[in-house]
Amino acid sequence: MTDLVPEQSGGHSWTLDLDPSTTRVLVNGFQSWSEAELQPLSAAQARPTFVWMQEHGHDPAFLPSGEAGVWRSHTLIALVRPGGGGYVGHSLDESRSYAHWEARAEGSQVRLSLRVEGPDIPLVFTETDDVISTLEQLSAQLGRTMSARTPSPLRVWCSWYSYYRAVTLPQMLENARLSREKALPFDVFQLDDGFQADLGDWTLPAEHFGGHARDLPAGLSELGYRAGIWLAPFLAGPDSELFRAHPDWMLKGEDGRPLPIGNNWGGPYYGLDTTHPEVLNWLKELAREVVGWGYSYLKLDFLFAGALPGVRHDPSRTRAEAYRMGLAALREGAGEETFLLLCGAPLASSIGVADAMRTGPDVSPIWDDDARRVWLHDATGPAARNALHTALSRWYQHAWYQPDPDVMIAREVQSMLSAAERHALLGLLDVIGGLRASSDPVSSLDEEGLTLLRRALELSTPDRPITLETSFGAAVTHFGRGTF
Ligand code: 9PG
Repeated sequence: MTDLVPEQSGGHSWTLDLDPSTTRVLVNGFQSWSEAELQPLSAAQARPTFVWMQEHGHDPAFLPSGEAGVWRSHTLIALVRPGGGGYVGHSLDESRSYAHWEARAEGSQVRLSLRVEGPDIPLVFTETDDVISTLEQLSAQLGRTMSARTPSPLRVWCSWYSYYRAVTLPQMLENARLSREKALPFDVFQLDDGFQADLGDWTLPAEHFGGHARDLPAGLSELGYRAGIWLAPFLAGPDSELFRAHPDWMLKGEDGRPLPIGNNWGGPYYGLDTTHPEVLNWLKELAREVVGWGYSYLKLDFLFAGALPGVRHDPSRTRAEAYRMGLAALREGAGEETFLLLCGAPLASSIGVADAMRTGPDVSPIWDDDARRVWLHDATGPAARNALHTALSRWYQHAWYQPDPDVMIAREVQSMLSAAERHALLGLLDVIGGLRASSDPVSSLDEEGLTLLRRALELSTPDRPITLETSFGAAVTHFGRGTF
């Protein structure tokens, strides 16, 4: 193995003895929703056509190239020969600097390059007969260096994939009551996006919600469930009280003005500057307040906002450091006992803070959004296929946190999944392991649906691919074991 310690902001490159026409490359995207996959090196890595798609799935400072034979990857990369040997490059610390890898087919050779964004970090680059084992060993090493948390996985009911932003307090309680009646083994009932007046105004209720989020935990606790809640703590909406009161707290552009960093919720949104001491204090107090309401499970979403390029209060901080400062403030306010599920989050730079991590894009009640995936080159959109494809390709990340492959959809109503697709979703979630979740309104499930859901709530250990000959090796093995 070659241990690498590049010079400040330095780079490395190697010409490798690999045949580009038979080599496959395993890449890892920037954050939860970005694609991770094992593909022929000669293919093209998808680069989404529209900027609004790039904004929600990729690092703007290191976008996929879109060119055939050029693959970009965050933190680690593996180049695989037929037979399973090859090369692995791996960062061993992502708390200060990001490691950006690029593999490029050049004639009959492969050129690998590494750029480190920030100060020195330990890195390894090695040739191996067994890429899977080496990748697992190095990922486990990174997990240890960054003190990965390894809590028990939880079974979660989440409001998003059925009620979306129209969720109400009575619906939450009704689902919890019905779950108890049917003896569904959930640990947590988690309220998702929709309860709040605006992005950033987390303590003000939305009118339609029919109450205040602080009133929910007591009712859930009476039914024997823990309470969970969604926050996008690094975001602010342009009409929010937060944005109006503190425009100076936002990540800024070169012109010194708050930088719009994405579009969702019917307009642009802004990101907090997590190097600003007042922001850090506000984040800490927010987490403390919400935990004080009785929530012991926080789903912290759109966290990539803390790691984007931009002008910050403390310009000496790297993106990775700024992100970690924001996370640390949230953890401090939430306390060590609170379970933190991170989502839309930079992956390796969350290790040590995250209890669980969404390791793929959203499931949705369709199998494949092929128009968006194939024609617009975006496989980060909500669809069961996209969620499974990416979460499976991150199997080794179980050494970093509990993986969250997102929800099972067992209902037949308000879903375009066929019975076969529901069963495939169930089987692949079982292979991925980690958290178990559902969003189905309990009243929408008939006996068959309830049986499927009960099976989906059985915890499992992440499977290890037996071979890299197929990227779905683990799944194929699993189907072969006769789970269905
Ligand atoms: C709430 C949801 C749910 C869901 C999260 C996240 O614009 N986008 O590209 C986009 C991507 C993902 C997304 C929402 C918007 O979903 O993953 O579970 O919590 O937010 O808004």
